[in-house]
Amino acid sequence: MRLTLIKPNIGRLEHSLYVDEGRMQPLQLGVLAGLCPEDVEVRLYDDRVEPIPLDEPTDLVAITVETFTARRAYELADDYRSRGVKVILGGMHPTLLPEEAAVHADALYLGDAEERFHEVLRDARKGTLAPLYRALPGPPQTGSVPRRALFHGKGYLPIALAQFSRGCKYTCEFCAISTYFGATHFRRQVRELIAELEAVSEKLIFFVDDNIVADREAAKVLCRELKPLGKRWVSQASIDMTEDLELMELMVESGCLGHVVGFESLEPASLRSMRKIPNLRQSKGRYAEQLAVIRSFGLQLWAAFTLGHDHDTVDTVRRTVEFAIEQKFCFAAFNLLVPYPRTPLYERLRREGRLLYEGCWWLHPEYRFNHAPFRPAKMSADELTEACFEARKRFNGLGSILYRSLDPATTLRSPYRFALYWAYNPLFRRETFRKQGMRLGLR
Ligand code: B12
Ligand code: SF4
Repeated sequence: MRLTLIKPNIGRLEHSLYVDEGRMQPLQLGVLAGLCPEDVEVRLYDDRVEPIPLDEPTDLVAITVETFTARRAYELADDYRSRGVKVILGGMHPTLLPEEAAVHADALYLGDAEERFHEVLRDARKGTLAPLYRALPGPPQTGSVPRRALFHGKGYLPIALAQFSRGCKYTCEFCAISTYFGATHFRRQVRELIAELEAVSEKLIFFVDDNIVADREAAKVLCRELKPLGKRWVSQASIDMTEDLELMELMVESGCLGHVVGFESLEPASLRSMRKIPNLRQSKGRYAEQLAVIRSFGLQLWAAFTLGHDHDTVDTVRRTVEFAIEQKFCFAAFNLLVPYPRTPLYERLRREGRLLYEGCWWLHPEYRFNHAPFRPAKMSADELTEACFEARKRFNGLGSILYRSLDPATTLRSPYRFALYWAYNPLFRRETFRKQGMRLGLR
């Protein structure tokens, strides 16, 4: 049997697909391939970098879909189906909006692949694909290893993606994770993960866990087991990790360089209304205590902000970027608050009549990447879009990059960290400008 796995692009610049120079390995496709028996001939195509050979013979096409890639994923699915090829769609977006995705697929897979993907393969072989496979989220990759050989030659960043856990115990209003995982944090067998990493050639690992410190004791066990591998690693973590100094120490000893940390907002009122529990203990919106702890351990941060909450103004956005520069964050994402389907935020904005693009921005032909898809409370949608773009420009300006690099506590701590900073800051700067305002899909 021949299986074709596809990672769709987000959209286009002028008339051709955007080529993401900072692309990372599509771990979910590696996991799907790892679940296939040896006699399944698997091919992987990444729409972010190569043309999809629609006429290549195949028995089943499996496409992973996120909300931002839905429009392009449906185009590809329609193209294949018009040639008589069977298509199955899975991933975050079809799981949240199956009724929409079903129009473009022969079969839908809702939830994690680990539980029932073998049934899909069995049915596809027999020609009896069911219209719907519904699986529950659970611990990742029990007994299976991603097929990383499929990633070779596609120009991915030299960082291996891996996962220890999935989901998060918190329920922030805007986050699709709690909708998908039901506020549960699922962990993998540490021994299996370590065995997988021993076979990985990359020195730097990105654990794509939604919140690797959601269970601090489990994170400590992981750190102890990671230490002998001598790898360097980064992940995503909530800022309340700073309450546990033993955990901080173990992370650093095991090779952790830093984390993506969701600061979201400097406005305490916004943090309360979005239910960002791990951030609520900080006072006056300055995160001073937590940042002092992080700096004392020398961790480099990728600070993530969501802008456009009901208490935010244009001035909030300006203060946020000043704060990010002042703190010399290694990287920062000034994300617009985006109402992803089925999140509490989406439902609230819908009830309040504040969604733009007929409530379906991800398929709307006029919607553009990084534009506000809703009416903020204290500014216009255009003002929010503009303020976020200004923030990105300011943070990624050459003066800011140079200023932020001169930080003895973090970036100047070792030549490796300094090199990493200078390898990725110019790249992210270029991508920030290129992506702004791109249209979704190709057609
Ligand atoms: C790593 C990551 C990134 C990396 C990119 C990784 C890459 N390979 O390119 C970076 C940091 C660059 C990134 C960027 C962005 N990301 Co991101 N990212 C993630 C993260 C944390 C992990 C994804 C992952 O690899 N998981 C591990 C794999 C194994 O699991 P999985 O993808 O869930 O797949 C499993 C199941 O869903 C299912 N499955 C998936 N696809 C399919 C297909 C079939 C056919 C089947 C049968 C099953 C199946 O089986 C898999 C195994 O169980 C997720 C959070 C999450 N938990 O999903 C967010 C997430 C996917 N990202 C998100 C967003 C919004 C973005 C950005 C748009 C942010 C921005 N504003 O720029 C960008 C652009 C994304 C893009 N498409 O290019 C959102 C998407 C929300 C949504 N409703 O779609 C998520 C869910 C985060 C969140 N908190 O909401 N991201
Ligand atoms: S802490 Fe992070 S991953 Fe957890 S629900 Fe909030 S935003 Fe999502």
